[in-house]
Amino acid sequence: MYFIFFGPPGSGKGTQAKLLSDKLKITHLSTGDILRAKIKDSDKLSLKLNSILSSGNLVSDEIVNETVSESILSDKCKKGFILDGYPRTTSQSNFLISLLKEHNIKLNLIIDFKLEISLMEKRILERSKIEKRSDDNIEIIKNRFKKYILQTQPLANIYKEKFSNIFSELDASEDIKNIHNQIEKLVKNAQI
Ligand code: B4P
Repeated sequence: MYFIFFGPPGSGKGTQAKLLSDKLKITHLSTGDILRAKIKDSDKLSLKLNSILSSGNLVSDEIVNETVSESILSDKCKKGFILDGYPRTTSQSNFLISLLKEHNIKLNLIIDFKLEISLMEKRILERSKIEKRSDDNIEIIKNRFKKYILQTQPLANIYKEKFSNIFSELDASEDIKNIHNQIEKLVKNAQI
């Protein structure tokens, strides 16, 4: 079972990927989580990553591609994965498509979470009260959203054409349970 979740920051793709990965016992690969975990290493790379994430900019394709390919090819992804927050750029997408081809991995389902900016800001500001992430403040949220519109949304549109038979869009403004139910239906109908 190989899934990709696209969506702007705060659209809930991480929340849903976690719920689904627990249910299906497949790996939830969130590049955001992986990069935040790397920051805790307190080495040279972690300082660099910290400053990029705190500004809402994207980490270099080279670092992200290497991290993701390591995970995809590891034992933990043998049963499948949900890619959450990857690919985010054309270069990441090209890298991923050739990696999957090389290892004969066939995607089963791609979901694009749709959410307007006002709801996205509201959710992230709520989260900031609990998680205290350095990128969860209003100025940085606007930058993250801009990056998404410029770099990632066009990519999702390409996937929509290229993988039209396995691509679905979701209204991410619904509540968590409702969205989870919709995703379960999509998984049931996917050719796995
Ligand atoms: P991410 O970690 O991917 O961004 P996110 O804000 O966590 O988005 P997500 O959509 O997962 O939101 P969540 O479910 O938590 O990226 C962070 C940074 O990492 C990027 O800015 C970048 O610097 C770097 N990065 C990551 N991937 C990269 C890549 N491939 N290349 C380069 N750089 C990369 O939901 C948000 C909140 O809403 C939560 O509090 C949740 O409880 C709530 N919520 C969720 N669903 C809800 C619902 N239906 N109703 C109400 N609330 C809901």
